[in-house]
Amino acid sequence: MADSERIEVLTAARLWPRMMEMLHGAYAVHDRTHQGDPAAFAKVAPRIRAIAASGESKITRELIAQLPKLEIVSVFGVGYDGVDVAAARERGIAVTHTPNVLNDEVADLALALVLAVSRRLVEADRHVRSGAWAKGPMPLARKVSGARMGIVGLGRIGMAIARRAEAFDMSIAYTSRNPKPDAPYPYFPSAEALAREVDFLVVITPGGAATRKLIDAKVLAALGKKGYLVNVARGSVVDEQALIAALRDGTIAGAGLDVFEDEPNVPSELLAFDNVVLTPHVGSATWETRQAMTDLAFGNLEAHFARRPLLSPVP
Ligand code: 8YV
Repeated sequence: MADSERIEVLTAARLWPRMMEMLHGAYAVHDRTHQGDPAAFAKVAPRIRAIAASGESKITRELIAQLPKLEIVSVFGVGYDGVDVAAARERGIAVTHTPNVLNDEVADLALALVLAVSRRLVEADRHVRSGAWAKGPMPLARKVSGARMGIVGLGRIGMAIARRAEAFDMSIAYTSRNPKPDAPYPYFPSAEALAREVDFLVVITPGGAATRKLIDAKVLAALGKKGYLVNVARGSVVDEQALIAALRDGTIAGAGLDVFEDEPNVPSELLAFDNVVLTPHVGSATWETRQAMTDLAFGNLEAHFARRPLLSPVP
């Protein structure tokens, strides 16, 4: 098919290469044109019918307003806090995401960060590589099995984290906007109340205005000097400056962080702490899961343009 006859799609993030390949195979793709080339964007904007976004993309009311023919925003990710869903709904624009297919992956990473930060895995690796081992042992670590885990946000991924923690004989408690009637774990009405009762506070709640800086100085103080924070949700959920202060002052024991307030920029203070393990937003980043996300995100576009029911619209 000639490019001029193809449906025109704007990508709003650097998407996984396989996803780009699939898009290029089926559509006329304008790769982040709105960010880099205003003149070219002005020309194509009237023809754009779909946006392919990532979990981190900002799809604002202003961007939507510039696209009169927009019909669908397909997010490659479960979180869609960057999409102005209200603005899309006003225009009847569909918004889809990729739930469920990444539950295991993000839960695996949460446990990996719990283990990495408490068992000092990154420090241990450095201890061997640097030759320090010959000069003496490294400081002792902290036991994970049997410890108390608090989960902030007991959705699908939160439940997958809880199941894994159970295999480590951890006791589990949670907080979320409302108690979950089916959850077999004790509910706490606030992150602060939960933090007071646990050794590991694992954050996996949606981002957006409702959870902005939910983990603040008070919550960190409640977690206490033997407590660890793990964040696999969104950087916006944690007050990063309060976290830096808490780590500097020994208010908490350490942190495992996959997400940050201003990705890919990580505050230099965080880089300096030995008791912090940092990963570059890789919760869903395996071949298997990125393929499953591609199938779903691409499948939603295909379903929409074939007038079939969407596979996974946002709730
Ligand atoms: C990203 C995510 O979408 O699912 C989410 O909400 O944050 C991730 O899976 C992914 O990194 C693609 O950018």
